[in-house]
Amino acid sequence: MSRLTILSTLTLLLAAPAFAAGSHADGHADVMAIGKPGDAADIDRTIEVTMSETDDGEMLFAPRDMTFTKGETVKFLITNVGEQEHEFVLDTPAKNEEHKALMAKFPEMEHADPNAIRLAPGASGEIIWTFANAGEFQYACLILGHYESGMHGPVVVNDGSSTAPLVQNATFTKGSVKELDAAAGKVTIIHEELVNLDMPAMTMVFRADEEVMARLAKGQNIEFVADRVEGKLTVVELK
Ligand SMILES: [Cu+2]
Repeated sequence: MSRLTILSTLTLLLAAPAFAAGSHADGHADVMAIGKPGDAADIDRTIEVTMSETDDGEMLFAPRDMTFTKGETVKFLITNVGEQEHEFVLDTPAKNEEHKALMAKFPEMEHADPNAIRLAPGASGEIIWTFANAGEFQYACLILGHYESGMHGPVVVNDGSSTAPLVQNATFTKGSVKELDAAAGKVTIIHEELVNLDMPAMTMVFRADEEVMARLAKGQNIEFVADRVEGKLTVVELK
């Protein structure tokens, strides 16, 4: 290793913890490239994120692609449905790479920054985040080996001036609400074909969280997005 390489490696290792310590000290991180902690009063939408492992050793986040609009405040409801500890870290790919190198050196390190959460198996938590800048960012789990096993993916923040829909990867499907069971968090929907799930038009029971449930009424015509959340078909978006 050349002297220059050693020096720049040292600089990297010294700079990163100083940055982390700064945001721990006062509890208010400066605005990062990806944005800043959001206010619960400003939440524009809620995204349910799950972390899991597959039998063949892959580690996954769902949904895989996340697309937001500059200025949007998002509540991430994150659940670890796996059997190992995982993290959800929002940052630039470069910052995640830096943190990953640090975690390889200090495996016991836990992130306590507002853009990250670490969850034990079965645990859930949330991050409320305001995306302050347009750009291509990343979510990742930086626990040793997890990133390489598949635990990272794109977070695209669109400039609000474009006319692109909020959810680029989701297709809204028409349906009507046949039954509601708010207490059980279940809604029966007579729906058209769900292209993303490869499911034909039919009448089916979906899960829905409280926020979605509160916006539904029996007999209502809706446009919605359904996806698998913790193995249950769930209404994840409602127009
Ligand atoms: Cu992980």
